[in-house]
Amino acid sequence: MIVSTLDITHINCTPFQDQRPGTAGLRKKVSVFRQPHYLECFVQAIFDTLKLPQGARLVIGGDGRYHNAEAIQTIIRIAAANGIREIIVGQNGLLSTPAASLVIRKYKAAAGFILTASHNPGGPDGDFGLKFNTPSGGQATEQVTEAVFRTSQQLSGYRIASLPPVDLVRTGNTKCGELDIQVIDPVADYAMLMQELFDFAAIRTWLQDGHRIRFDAMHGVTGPYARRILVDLLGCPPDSILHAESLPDFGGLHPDPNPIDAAELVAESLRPDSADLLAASDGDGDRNMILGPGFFLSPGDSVAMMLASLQLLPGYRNGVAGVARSMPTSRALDVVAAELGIPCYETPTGWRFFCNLLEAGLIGLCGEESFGTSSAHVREKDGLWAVLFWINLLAARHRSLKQIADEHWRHHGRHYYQRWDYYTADTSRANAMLGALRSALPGLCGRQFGTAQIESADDFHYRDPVDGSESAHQGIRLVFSDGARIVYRLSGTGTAGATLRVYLERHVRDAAAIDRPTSEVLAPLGNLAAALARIGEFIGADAPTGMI
Ligand code: VG1
Ligand code: CO
Repeated sequence: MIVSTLDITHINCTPFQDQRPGTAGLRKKVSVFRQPHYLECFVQAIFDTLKLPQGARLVIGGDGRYHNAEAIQTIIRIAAANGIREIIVGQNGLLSTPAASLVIRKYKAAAGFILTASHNPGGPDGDFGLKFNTPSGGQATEQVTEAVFRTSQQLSGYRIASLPPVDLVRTGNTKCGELDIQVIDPVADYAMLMQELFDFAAIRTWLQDGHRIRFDAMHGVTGPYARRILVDLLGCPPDSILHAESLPDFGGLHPDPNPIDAAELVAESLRPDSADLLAASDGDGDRNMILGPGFFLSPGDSVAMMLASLQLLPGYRNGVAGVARSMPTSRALDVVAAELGIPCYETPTGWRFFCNLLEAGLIGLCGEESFGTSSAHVREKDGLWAVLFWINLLAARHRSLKQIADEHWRHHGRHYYQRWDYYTADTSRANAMLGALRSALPGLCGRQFGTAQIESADDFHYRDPVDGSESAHQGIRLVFSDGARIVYRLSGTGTAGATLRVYLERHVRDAAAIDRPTSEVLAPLGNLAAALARIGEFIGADAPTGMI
């Protein structure tokens, strides 16, 4: 038994009933997280569930959003009171999500806390979030997050140590009684790993040859990472980085790297003097958007093209045993995997479902349609990694992004892809709509629409091939005989109301038809999707709230 010299108090309080984590951690409005005892109770529920060994090591860091610094101090106090004796925290409280995953793995921590609501807006009226990762560096599984939720509902209070605020500004070690706190440079380990995976010398030469890149950090956490790697190590001019400063409210931006929220970058890509590669990442640095001059690379295409050229890059010379994509993600990856003769796994939405496959060595590359891609180098998706991957690929192949895409499509056909989102303030209507659609599935199978027939209509049920765990109701999918597919599911990252996501895809093999505008190709399928699910009737929306 360890006798603690820390001053620990037990605070009694009534449990909160709304602490069920979603697709990636617990996300709530800042005002919800700032309620007295709210964060404390959730963190206590995590410790009660994980039952970490006494003296364990913990990693903490966040995307720098509003409330990040205060929340870190609270988590340190709860952690200390629950037997943690070593804490590694990013300087100024910063760690991008992929860097946190790396630090947890590299320093063999027992767990990690990542403070982020990812691409959701920040600031006092914005969102805050917390996710916790396991020693593998991956997010806790659905089974564990459900167990934490159950614990949170029965909690009678929490344990907290009285500690002076920890100085997060200076790197180095501090001792608080038997608690050891190490403030680390959040970029160093990550920058080192990137140099092992990619050919920095080839990229430097490519840049010296006059090629240019533009990276939009969207005032999220990647600013300091991009500065160190792109500017200091690769020699890009400092003005290659837009919105480079990490700000608590993301400068009022919506830090979501998609063509709508990163419109400024898209506008740059359309100018005659566009950079050769333009990219953006989100608030916590795990998403990526890739653009070329006048060209948008769809995330599902990106991961498929990465697989097709994987062995050109130093860290991936030996290829991969398999790949995976989330179910709604385009099946472009499957086509490349089939040609290479490797398996392509289909998982539910959310990065945590890839982690078992990565850990077991079954896959070495994976992606989601929501601008997320990564490999086995960490257990989270990784925005800057994807950007470096593409820069390295352009340097290695001496082709433009559009040329690489065209060649790929001519060979494999093109998977036109779009997501239509419908927001409703009334969650029960969205649930009723999905319920009705689920009941209609048996009757939909075999039905003819124009020249195509619905070949299968089901509610995606996942069985994890590694641990056999089951996840039901992961999205409704309609697969058509002509290469089209519609998927419906509800978002699990919002903090108010419900967002219905409708994913549209059409595989076109005819080389003469690979250069059409995506919206034109997919509009009829989107309208059919809305009619089949009676979206207007249930949600009262004539048109999607957003199309990405
Ligand atoms: C969304 C995306 C999903 C992604 C998740 C977390 O979830 O669709 O693919 O894994 O966000 O990404 P949902 O449940 O809202 O569809 V991040 O960058 O917020 O950590
Ligand atoms: Co994110």
